Amino acid sequence: MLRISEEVQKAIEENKPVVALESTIIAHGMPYPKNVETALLVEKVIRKHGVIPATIGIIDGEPIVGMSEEQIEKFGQRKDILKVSRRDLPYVLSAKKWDATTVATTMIFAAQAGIDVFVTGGIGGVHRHVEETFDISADLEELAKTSVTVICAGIKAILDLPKTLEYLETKGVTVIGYRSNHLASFYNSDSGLNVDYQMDEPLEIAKAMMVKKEYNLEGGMLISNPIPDDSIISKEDIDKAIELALDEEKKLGIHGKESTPFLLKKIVELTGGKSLDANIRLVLNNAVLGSEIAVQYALLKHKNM
Ligand code: PSU
Ligand code: MN
Repeated sequence: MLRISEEVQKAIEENKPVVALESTIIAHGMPYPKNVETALLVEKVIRKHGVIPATIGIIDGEPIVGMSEEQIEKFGQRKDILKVSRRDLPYVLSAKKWDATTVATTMIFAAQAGIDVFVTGGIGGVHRHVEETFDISADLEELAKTSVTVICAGIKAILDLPKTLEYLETKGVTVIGYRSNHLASFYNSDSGLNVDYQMDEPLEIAKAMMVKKEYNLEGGMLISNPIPDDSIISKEDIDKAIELALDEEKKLGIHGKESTPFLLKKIVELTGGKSLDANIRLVLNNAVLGSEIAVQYALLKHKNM
């Protein structure tokens, strides 16, 4: 059912560390050519840590686990690539479309392939004004049921952070702050909100993953990895951009699956590209941590065999 690349398949069979990567960030999260450059650089960083990257996307209705450089390039350039979450799968798989996988759908195929760790920038969450829109990302539901550890730079401030944390709690998703007891907020390292637990070493996180597996506790874990200090955008600057972007979204009547890509694009414009640089930096930072966790988890698996 999945087209897993030879390299990724071999690594999974040999219990070598593999890290999954999403394709919505390529097709809808960043402009060309920065999107492709970043995707390839992230893979390179992961490889440098002795880990195999597996970028996931759908081509002609076939889920690909471990996209080639050429395929990543096409995802970065083509304008007809759909953003696909769980509810879209029956349609796009049967209609044989080209689709970018979100956090939710990347988790689904990573889990099916046997990949335990997934690195991204930011996840979807509970949107601001949810009481009017009812907009809650399917990413949160997926975290509730699919057993993949997701490394992100916290929850982006375009969302309602306190409500997103509450929702994750209701759904039984463990949220861990890496070397911080506060939730990161993407462009900032500290949202002011507490996380459930702080862990300071990749091995600690790998141990938590192992215990979760041994006790058959289904669902994902979320690791909030703060953006490095030198790339933080001041709260003042980013809040201004977010307010303007949200205003414009409302005026244009944009909602549903278009919302997140629209806001990301608008914020890049409003910050003169600063938010894009920060986004690239934090994804690379997450790739390092995700690789370290994957290495430790693979070692624990070997010990248990
Ligand atoms: N946040 C980002 N960059 C992204 C996304 C979120 O900082 O590219 C993408 C991810 O693929 C995520 C999706 O899964 O947006 C969430 O969309 P929605 O809110 O429509 O579920
Ligand atoms: Mn939504």
